[in-house]
Amino acid sequence: MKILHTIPKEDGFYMPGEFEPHSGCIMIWPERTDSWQNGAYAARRAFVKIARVISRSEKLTMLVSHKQYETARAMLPPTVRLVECTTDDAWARDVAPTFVRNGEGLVRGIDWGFNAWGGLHDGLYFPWDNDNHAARKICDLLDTDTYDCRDFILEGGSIHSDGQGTLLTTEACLLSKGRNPHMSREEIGERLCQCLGAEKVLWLPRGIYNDETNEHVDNICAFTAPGEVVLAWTDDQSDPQYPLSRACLDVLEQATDARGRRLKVRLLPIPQTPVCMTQAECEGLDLWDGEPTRTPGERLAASYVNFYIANGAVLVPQFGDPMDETALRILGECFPEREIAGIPARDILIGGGNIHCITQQIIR
Ligand code: KQY
Repeated sequence: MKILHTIPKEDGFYMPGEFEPHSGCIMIWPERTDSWQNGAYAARRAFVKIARVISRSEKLTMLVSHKQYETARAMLPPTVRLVECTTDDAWARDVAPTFVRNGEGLVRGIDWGFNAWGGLHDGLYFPWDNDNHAARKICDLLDTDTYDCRDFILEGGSIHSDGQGTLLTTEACLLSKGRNPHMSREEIGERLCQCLGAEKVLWLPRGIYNDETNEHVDNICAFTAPGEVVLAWTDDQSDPQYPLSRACLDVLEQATDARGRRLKVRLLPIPQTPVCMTQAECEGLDLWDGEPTRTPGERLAASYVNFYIANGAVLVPQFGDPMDETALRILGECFPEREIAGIPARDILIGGGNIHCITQQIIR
């Protein structure tokens, strides 16, 4: 594996859309007890369900600590490749490499800087050095040459690509003080285009209410095809999500993509009833630095947009809400060729993210 110091775009590399063919997927086995309630047992069962569905249509590699290897091996199907790797938590989207490819189908990884969603400014845990080293180790495992972009703080959940020159991100996250405060919006946009082989960044102002990642784009908006997106939405103007989604819709309705197309925007409802932490769930989480990581009644950043597009299926979070069915139906219209698999996701959401946040596609 070579570490590269050149610029992906200049080398002819770009980030494909997630809906394009994958050669595999990376996940990380959940373990830390301040993220995952009750010793992470329920989260592990949810991760296993996801791994089973994904591994039906793409090779799944699960990273796991030495302590959890035997448990994970016993719980996961034999088709899942299990690899011991030290990480700080289980957010593969954010700590694994972003894979880019060139016109000849050569694939390389990008190793971004990772500081746990904001470092000492407003990051979510400390230390994060094991997570920061994960991308390079994964590239080594896959024998994939790696671009060294560690000077730029970025998580995979904060970007989407349509594979045709257009990127999506949020201002709330990428312009946050805990990431690259020395860079302007223009400089950040240019760096994204240089690294991801793109021409244009669509900057959405906000993400999902109370999203502790500073509002990652992968929870509010996603490409379902070039020129087509889904946006998390509520019609309830008294809901704190309304002005955030409205501001994003205003941008999307005015936007053209890198190819000059107007976007087709489908609205994906958020759950009808806000998903909030219970007392019992809070008591199931270990304290962090002597402080609770969650409080009873806290609204979690529940969104159906946090789905994962596998080769043969789209895995969609489910919250036991009347809108679960609506989300499955709308996504079924977006992906008529794929199985639409609803996955009960509350136990993942308690950790602070959802199905997209715990998966990272390896592109073909
Ligand atoms: O990408 C994500 N949504 C990860 C959130 C991390 C939360 C840590 N508790």
